[in-house]
Amino acid sequence: EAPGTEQELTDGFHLVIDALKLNGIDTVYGVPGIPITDLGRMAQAAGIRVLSFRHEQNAGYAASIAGFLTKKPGVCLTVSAPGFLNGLTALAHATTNCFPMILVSGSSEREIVDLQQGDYEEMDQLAIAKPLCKAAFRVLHAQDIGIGLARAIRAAVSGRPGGVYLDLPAKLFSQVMNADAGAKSLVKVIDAAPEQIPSPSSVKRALDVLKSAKRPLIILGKGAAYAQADEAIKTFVEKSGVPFLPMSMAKGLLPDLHPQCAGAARSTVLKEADVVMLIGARLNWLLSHGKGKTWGEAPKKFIQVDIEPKEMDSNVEIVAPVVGDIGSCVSAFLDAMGANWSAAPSDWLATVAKKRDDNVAKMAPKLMSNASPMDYHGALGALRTIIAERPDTIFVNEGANTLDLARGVVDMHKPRKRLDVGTWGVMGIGMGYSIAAAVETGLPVLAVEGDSAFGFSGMEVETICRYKLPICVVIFNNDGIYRGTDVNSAGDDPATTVFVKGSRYDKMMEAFGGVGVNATSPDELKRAVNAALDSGKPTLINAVIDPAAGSESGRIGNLNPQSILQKK
Ligand code: OXT
Ligand code: ADP
Ligand code: MG
Repeated sequence: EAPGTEQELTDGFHLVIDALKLNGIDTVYGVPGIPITDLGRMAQAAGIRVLSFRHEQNAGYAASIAGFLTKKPGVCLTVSAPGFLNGLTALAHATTNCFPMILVSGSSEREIVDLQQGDYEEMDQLAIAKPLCKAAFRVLHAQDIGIGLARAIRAAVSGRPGGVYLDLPAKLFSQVMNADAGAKSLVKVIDAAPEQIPSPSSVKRALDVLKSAKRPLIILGKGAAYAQADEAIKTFVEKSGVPFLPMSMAKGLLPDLHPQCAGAARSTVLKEADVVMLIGARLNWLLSHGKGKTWGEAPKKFIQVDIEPKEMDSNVEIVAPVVGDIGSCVSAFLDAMGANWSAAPSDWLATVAKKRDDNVAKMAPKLMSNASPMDYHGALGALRTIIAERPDTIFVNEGANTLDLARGVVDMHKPRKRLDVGTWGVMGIGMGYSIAAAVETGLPVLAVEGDSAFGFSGMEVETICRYKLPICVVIFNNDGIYRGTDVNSAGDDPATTVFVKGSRYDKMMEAFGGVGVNATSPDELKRAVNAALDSGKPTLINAVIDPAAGSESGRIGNLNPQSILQKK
């Protein structure tokens, strides 16, 4: 071929696609439009799975949880300004939750944007993304695409994982360059998240503190689930003999029914422990910042295992910080414990077990209720049995009562099977998480959603039907946010927390060819979920819940500010 003929040229579109493929990124979540429509088409033609959503926020949440499940950055692709902003919530969410994700967004012409001359979808996206992510990059020249993507991947997965923004202006895609030079400009990222070995002295210090404890506790967070060091963590916990408390998304890392699990004795272990080892969990609001009433009177010593050194002492003093990746840290603990490690004191274990068994026994009769309309416990009792029988099912969960009660009732049996609202308690993750969970793992998904929670991403049921994903959505329909019983005494408008009474969300699913079921009793619910999981057909079950059954804000009502002027 003569130099300069078409065969020897490549362009920005192809370089982006080749760079993704070279780095093993085989799935992209997004919404098409100017300037990235053709990028999506070409990526699909090149064998990348491109999942097209109805709203970028849901595509972004999908990418974020893909990152959590795979330890590879989940990629979300959006158009400029409004599409970018829709995706940005998810990028910030990924950063907050320590999930690796890359938001790739097309953007408008730099020259026009910077002079604020009113371009199509004009916005200085790079500047806006920066404070909400770990790193933000823009690529202006086709020959820099390889480096740009390599930097984005490294930033997303190394150290504490998080969200990265990659800005690709429209003009970049049509830039051409020599194909050989283009291929050479691509970078295959080697060892994107290198092992981070803890210092031997930090390991020894931590074990010395743990050994000195009379009432030790291990708290496992979603960082421990992310690390995929499941066997090492299990061996360490069992060898230590220490009771463990899983944070919400760490449930199942060791089974909830494990004899050392203190999930059902939460208050007791937080109050009474004298040494607490945090593994991939932060002392943020979900752990009452490590102080105050929740943690009781007795003095406590904290050991913290985390990849992020700046996390140490964020809320209280950490007497034994261990900085490294969790796999390496836990292996180092196991090596240093040797053969003669004596397990935690048995009287403490017995105290924890007693409290746990009491709480489990107290809850048991509530789970048997077959009342109609259902209350939360009756409905969840049915779902708990299903998950016990099908432990590989991925359980997605959002809402207030629907979230808090499901967390306690539905035992998890395997790692990374529970996905929920995370650090922000955000509503809207439901359908995006479900789609990515099904796509990335090939496993069936059961999404248990408050009726309000579902509304934030409900249009994606069309996406679920379009891609024929094995997702069963159960909506706990109590006619509103927290409860469906509020009234507005001041006028004709409905109260701010209630929805149309008796809504039939199952009809939405039927509109797109999925299976819709209206379930009014736990028995009906159980039958419908089992049928959905057996068939793998997209299914939506409208589970009718007593509108009076819930409580304000679920388990976190105490966080609502109180007016001293208004009587409740
Ligand atoms: O030890 P004690 O005795 O204390 O007992 C504990 C355990 O030991 C015990 N337990 C058990 N007992 C028996 N058996 C078993 N197996 C067992 N397991 C545990 O049970 C108790 C409780 O245990 P738990 O849950 O572990 O402990 P606790 O004390 O609750 O833990 C504290 C927390 C803080 C760690 C925990 O509560 C937690 O993780 N909470 C997360 C809460 C959260 O994130 N909530 C979501 C946000 S709420 C609100 O913001 C909502 N909004 C506003 C909004 C949001 N969020 N986002 C956006 C984008 N816009 C707006 C909205 C709109 S929620 C919401 C919608 C709500 O309406 P829906 O219709 O969707 O939902 P419904 O409420 O159902 O109507
Ligand atoms: P949870 O909400 O479950 O308590 P958090 O999101 O608060 O969990 O905490 C997760 C922690 O795990 C973060 O501080 C993060 O730096 C850390 N982390 C994430 N991945 C790893 C890893 N591979 N090794 C060590 N720490 C990690
Ligand atoms: Mg509700």
